[in-house]
Amino acid sequence: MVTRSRLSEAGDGLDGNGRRVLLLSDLRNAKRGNDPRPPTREIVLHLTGNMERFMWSFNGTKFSDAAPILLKLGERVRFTLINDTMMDHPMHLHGVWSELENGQGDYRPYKHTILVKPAEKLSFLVSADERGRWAFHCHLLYHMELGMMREVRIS
Ligand SMILES: [Cu+2]
Repeated sequence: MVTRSRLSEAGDGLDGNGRRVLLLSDLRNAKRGNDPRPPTREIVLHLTGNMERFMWSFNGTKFSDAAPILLKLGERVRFTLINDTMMDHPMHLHGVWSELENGQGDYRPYKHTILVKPAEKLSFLVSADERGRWAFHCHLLYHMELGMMREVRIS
């Protein structure tokens, strides 16, 4: 019911067990990001599903019923993901980097896939610098196949 940042948490079963675990908040780029521009808009996506019926989606709409997410070539945008489910979802955006906003300022880590924990809200920046029709999907492929996927179209 309540979402929060969990980038400083190791995740279920890994917190407080006496071992040091690499956290998403620990990651720091060796150099500044390539694109210093702030985002001009935010795209908010809820990660949604029904575990009993085993349906998975963004914003309650599965891939086959959803319109693509449209980005203009060269645009700088923020994606905000809010995990409304009780499962982890490793989210993979093809074609462009996902710069995780993890508190490291201009030294954001550039990632392909970002794990979103249950009840977590996080954001990442994208420079839409590669034209194309790109898949954005949960990397648990059985979630993707059941609908947790969107086309991101950069044109
Ligand atoms: Cu998933």
